Amino acid sequence: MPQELNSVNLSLDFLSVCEAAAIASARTMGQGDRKFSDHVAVEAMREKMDGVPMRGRIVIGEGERDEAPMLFIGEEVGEGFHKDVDPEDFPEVDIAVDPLEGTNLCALGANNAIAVLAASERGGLLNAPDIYMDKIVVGPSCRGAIDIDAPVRDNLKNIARKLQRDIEDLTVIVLDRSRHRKLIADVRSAGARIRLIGDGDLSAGISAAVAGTNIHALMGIGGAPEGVLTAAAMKCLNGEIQARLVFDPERLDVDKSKVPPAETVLSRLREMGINDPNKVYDTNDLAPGKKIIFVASGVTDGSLLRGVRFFGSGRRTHSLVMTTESRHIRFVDTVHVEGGPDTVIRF
Ligand code: VTB
Repeated sequence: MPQELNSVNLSLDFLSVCEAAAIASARTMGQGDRKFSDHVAVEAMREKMDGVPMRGRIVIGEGERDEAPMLFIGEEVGEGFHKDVDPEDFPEVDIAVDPLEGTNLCALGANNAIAVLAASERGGLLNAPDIYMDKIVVGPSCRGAIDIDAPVRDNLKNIARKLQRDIEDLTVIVLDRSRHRKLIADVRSAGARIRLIGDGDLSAGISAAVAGTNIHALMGIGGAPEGVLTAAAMKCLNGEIQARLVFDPERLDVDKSKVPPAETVLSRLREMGINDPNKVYDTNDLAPGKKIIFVASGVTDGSLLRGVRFFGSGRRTHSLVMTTESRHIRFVDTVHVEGGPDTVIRF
């Protein structure tokens, strides 16, 4: 019998994995080289991942095997794949990673870059294609009050009612892209406030589910892999995501010559078993797992997490660690002591 997944224990191993990626990329903050920042985060994450006591399989990662040397989709990671061990001693785990969510944010030293991963028992995270996804994300009080097909104004009215305030008192986060011109106009005309962000709709979605961040919803089109990671976080935070894949380049503001035409994407989706490309996905469709682990470490300062701080003899990281099993939401402030016995640890 294979070992059962103990998500609470494993979450602490995954914490070290995210911390390592955050530290490595934070070192490159502001260097203006997003690819390099991403590269060091991937390397650090990959290295640490191998020490985790599991038989892990990457389901959302850096891309297909031929284009990603590390953390590619389908890659097997963890101690359970080492030589001379009995694989049955290690639980099977599916893993979704985003070693540096917000590569540009890190390269610019802007807020809200994070290192992230989610894990679950086998099959617990949707193997989403790396295409775009339309999303709406809200926190626990607004569960059941949103409908991705409803007019923006109706959704905002319902969110405001659930939060016992006026629409004017809501802040909605939207990625600052021309594809969102109509969405932005609709939010404005409904009267809500908007925070336009350059990148990072995953950390924005998490913030929307945590009271006190002054962010009440995330709306608009970002990446589908980030959507699955958001759903994993929502399962732990009792929030809600509704989403739909976007395969029509006409709805996007990307260089049309660089993205495949809709028919090509649709046939790839069919190959992946997605026969209804217009399906509305809810939190459970995206992250059906019973034992979900979600970890995020701040790279740069953000609404929810502080960025990595470096000091002479150590580093300090700030992370969010959650599992659906334990119902603990842990904010973990770690001092990584690098110096000798005289190192001073501050509160
Ligand atoms: C999205 C969003 C991410 O990059 O993938 C975005 O989900 C890319 O959108 O959070 P564009 O192609 O329009 O730039 C992020 O913002 C950061 O990785």
